[in-house]
Amino acid sequence: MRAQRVLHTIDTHTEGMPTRVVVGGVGEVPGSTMMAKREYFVNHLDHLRRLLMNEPRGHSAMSGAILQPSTRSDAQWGVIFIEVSGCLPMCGHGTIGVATALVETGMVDVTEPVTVIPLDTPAGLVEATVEVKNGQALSVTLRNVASFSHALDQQVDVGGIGVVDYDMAYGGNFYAIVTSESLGVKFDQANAAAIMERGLALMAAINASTPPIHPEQSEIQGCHHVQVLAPGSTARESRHAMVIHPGWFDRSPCGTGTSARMAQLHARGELPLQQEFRNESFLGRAFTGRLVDDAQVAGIAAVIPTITGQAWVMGTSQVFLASDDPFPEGFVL
Ligand code: PYC
Repeated sequence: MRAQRVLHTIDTHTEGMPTRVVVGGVGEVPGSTMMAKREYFVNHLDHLRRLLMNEPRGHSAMSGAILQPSTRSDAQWGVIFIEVSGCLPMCGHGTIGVATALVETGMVDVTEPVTVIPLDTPAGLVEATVEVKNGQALSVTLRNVASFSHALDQQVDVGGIGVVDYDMAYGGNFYAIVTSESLGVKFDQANAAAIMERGLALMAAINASTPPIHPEQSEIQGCHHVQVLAPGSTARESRHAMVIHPGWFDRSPCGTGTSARMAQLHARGELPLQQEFRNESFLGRAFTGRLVDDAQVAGIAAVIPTITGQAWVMGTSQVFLASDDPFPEGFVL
């Protein structure tokens, strides 16, 4: 076997959700900002994402992060987030996975009990504060980009369901936030197929009628995530199933989704700054969130969220691509 490409990865999971952290083999992606690098990657290097995310090397809910030199003086590392459906502007569980991999393999200077890692992401600068004991990352608190409520009390006609009420909020990605009652489905893992089908139908209806656009970064647009709330969810404790384009559930409690949910609750006057918020995934694992500051995005009231969670390093791998491999970009079945 002669490899035409070898990619070096550190494989982590954040509360059940994989982040394949690519630490070598891609090279430096051109671009003067991390958003420009993401754009270049999408246009010229997307075959590497497909190779790493699709079967047989990945799976239908695979996710990863490609480390890059930072484009800013206030961060050492930059990140391009990759997943089965494309390249996200920001990813919370991915950031927690990256910070854990950087600490546990010594790719940053590690200090105990706390190591602070600023990271350059396409959506902006974020900061990971890692609690470290005997070299192990025990938890990561992510200070996320400014998050905001984009539109409250929206309605859209969804074919096969009827009129659905939802809110739209931003936390690094746009999230439609909807109750399971409004979607007309019972919130239950046994009902995952119906939740998925209806979540995707809502997503399509929103994108066909009123797709959201970030007021300062027009590259960030469209709704690719639907947060389906379980009955009994409150501004202190919330449970959800996160439906993601083109048809998979986040296994983690979703860092950018938790940020969007807190921004929505804040805009509704239900979640003040500094109040702890617990957000539970479809798998039953949780992130703890907190709004720590007010902010503004293009004159819109926004908030700065923090998200705390944990990731585990599962192993390292060298991903090979042989020159006669019949699936050089993997496949989706
Ligand atoms: O944790 O932000 C997140 C995320 C986005 C998509 C999957 N996880």
